Amino acid sequence: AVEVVTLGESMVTFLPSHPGSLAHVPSFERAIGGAESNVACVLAATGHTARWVSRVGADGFGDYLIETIKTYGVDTSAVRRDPARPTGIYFRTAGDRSTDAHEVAYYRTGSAASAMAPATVDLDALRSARVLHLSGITAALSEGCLALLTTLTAPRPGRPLISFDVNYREGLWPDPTAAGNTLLTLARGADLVFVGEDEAEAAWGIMGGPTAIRAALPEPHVLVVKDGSRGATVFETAHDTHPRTDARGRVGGCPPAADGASTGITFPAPHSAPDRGRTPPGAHPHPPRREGETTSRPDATSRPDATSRSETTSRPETTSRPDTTTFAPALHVDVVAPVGAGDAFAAGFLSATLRGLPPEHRLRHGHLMAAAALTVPGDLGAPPSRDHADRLAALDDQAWG
Ligand code: KDG
Repeated sequence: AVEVVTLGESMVTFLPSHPGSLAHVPSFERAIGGAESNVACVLAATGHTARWVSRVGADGFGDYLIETIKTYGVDTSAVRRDPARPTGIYFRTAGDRSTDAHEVAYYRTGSAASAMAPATVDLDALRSARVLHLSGITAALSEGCLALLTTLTAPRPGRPLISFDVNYREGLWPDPTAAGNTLLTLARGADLVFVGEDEAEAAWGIMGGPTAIRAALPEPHVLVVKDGSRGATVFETAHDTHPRTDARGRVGGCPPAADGASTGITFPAPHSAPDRGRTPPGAHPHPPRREGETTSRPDATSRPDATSRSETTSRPETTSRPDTTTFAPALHVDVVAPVGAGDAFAAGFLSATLRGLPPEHRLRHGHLMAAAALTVPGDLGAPPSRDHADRLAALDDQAWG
């Protein structure tokens, strides 16, 4: 089994040669796009085993996507070709120096990937992983795609850990209310959720920042709330909870990390409040942690500006267990194009999660990968190697200030 499987539509992306509107850009350069394959590419490039599952047309653009995604080291063996439907494409424009306004023009209605459904993808390839990463984009593509996400997020013995990036794309949803409800339902069925504050406001009308978002979304064991260039906050339920293990004590239905290291992903089954506090014998790779104990530096909360901190807070709903709450500031970089940064962030966070790193380091790995994506025109920068990222993540608070 691979460490991470991602599912989603990838498209050939056309990047503009010059700033300006779609009506005026003279030429475009071909690149790859697709939130979920981006996550797989960054994970594979940083030494993880990653598989991307999708459908593409039996056309040259489909060949190009598969070949390019493979060059990152991603397993594409479960990608199906559809002779009857084309590979999706999209065009982007860029603002000039005075404005970052940009347009996105999708040509993906009726694409091969929009025909994904429980019967048209390899469900075993999706389920044989420690982590299955999904996103809200897929929910908007078709009824079949939504049914697929519903199937995959349903509680099930041995289900991989479900990571869900809300990825609200306004242009894909004709009805914003339906979008909000669908995305909330899917997020509630996941174990680890990524959402931007701007998305939470647009999709759910929540304006009260990370705490208000957590109050509306108490179910996922881990909730990461991103605040653009400022930083990100991770809420995590206390670890003395029921880990998602099968009868043989395996996490996510898969064996633990080969080196015997902590998997870092002993998340509870969703909606398992009655189980909280019980740990099956031999199933928990973490030492028991006292309620309210945090994983970050004990001095972190004493920083006067609290730019990097870890604290415990009571969750307002559904559980008496407190959250560990950790904030880590983002890196300040000269942004070339923001597209793909959220995917890179998710990949960095997942990588550090798989390696059992503490919350602050998971966030830092997310920020590092996002910085690599922010500083290139396409979706994917050249991510730092794992060793390099570890060294950068270990820099002191001043460097991360
Ligand atoms: O996150 C980057 C993606 O938005 C981009 O590659 C295109 O997947 C895409 C989408 O559906 O918007």
